[in-house]
Amino acid sequence: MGNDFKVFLAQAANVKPSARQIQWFDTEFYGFVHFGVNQYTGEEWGDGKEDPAIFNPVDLDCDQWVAAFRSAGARGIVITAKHHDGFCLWPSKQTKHSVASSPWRGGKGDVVREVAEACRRGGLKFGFYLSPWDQNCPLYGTDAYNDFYKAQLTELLTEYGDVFIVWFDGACGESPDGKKQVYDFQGFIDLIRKHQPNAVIFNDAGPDVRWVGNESGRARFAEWAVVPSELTFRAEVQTGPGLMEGDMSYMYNNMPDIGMLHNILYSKGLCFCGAEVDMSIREGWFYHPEEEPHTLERLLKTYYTSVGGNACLNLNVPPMPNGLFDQRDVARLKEMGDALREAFGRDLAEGAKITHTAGITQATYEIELKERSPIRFIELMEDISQGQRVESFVIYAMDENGRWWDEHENTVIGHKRICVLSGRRKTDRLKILITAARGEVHMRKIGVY
Ligand code: FUL
Repeated sequence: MGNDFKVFLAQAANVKPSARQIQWFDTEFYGFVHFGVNQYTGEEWGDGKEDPAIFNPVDLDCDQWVAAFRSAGARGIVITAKHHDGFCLWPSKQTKHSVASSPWRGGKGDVVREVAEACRRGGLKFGFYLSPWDQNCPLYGTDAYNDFYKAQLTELLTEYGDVFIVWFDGACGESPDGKKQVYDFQGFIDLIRKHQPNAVIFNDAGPDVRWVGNESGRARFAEWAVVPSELTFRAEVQTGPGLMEGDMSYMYNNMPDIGMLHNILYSKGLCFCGAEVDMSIREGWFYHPEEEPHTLERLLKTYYTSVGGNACLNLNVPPMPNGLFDQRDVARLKEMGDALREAFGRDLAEGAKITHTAGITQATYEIELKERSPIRFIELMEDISQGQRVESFVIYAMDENGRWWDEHENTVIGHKRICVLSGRRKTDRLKILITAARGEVHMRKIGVY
């Protein structure tokens, strides 16, 4: 098994992201907007019987959404073009169940267009969620529904400019007469590739981006982007089976870690598929006036364990019935952005001397800072375009007596790892020791704050 293992490890080290996945990882943090009929009914899931006449966001101003997300440091917006109730935020030619049947802007409005244009003005990327589950469409539960869905998808993919992410979940209900819809996911994927080749596709099982498995804002303690194909069966398989090829019979949502050696050895092949952490700023995805936004502390922690845990963060903010974000959320987003700018505003490693000792799997990086400072964060990034490789690392800091103390231990780095330190002790010398890696490590960035 010795030599086979070497070959397998080299294969795992060389599973590469696509160009669109690299762009997505660099987006890091974007905003979700759940908007539709539910903010008028108080529901989280509508039933498709809502009267479009209830939709009337009289003060809608998507520039306000963009400004609020920008203030938090987000770089894109994903709008729920259609949620499970089937109501369309754009005047789809496939159904009357849309903004066109509402009193808003005299039935001439188009929320999707207003978001896309506001994003462009404000320098944010634009993406959309088109729920496959549709409780309004009479075709649901038949093959013809897939054509209906594809026609809607085509409208969104071709009439609103560049799209950075297309988001769909696997939620699947029954038609009123008890028929279960079989989605033509491959057909949906082909359409997206054809019209928006740079867009990543989010779905539970990939192809480009997978669900992290919870809605509470946390990546796993080891959240690899190189994962077994059984868990991401819509992604491109890039290697042969693992040495102990078996069948991952457990659901990945419940896996405490993903992509570690003890998973991939049993895999049928490996794919590159990073995780998205989706979470709402409030308890619900849609607006309910009685809910409060999460605390600043909770949002910052979420940021460190998502963006800082080799995942991207998709943070939902639900507009009120009048179409505006609640001032409580606007204020919290700004606080979040201020705190992040304060924390990561000045990189002490800039201009510092960094000595790199190469080792195939056990490299070290020694950083001599210009002055002794308390350190709160160390930010590490691998150049994942060459493959994700670091399994684990330790960070040492030198005390005033020249002794190294063990400051932090962690698992994967991947796109980005934010190490949260106590910030209590001062140091002017740090040493990062890669304790295990699958191959030569290519560090893209070492930041010290
Ligand atoms: C889930 C949906 O069922 C929820 O309503 C929400 O949209 C969440 C982001 O995705 O699949």
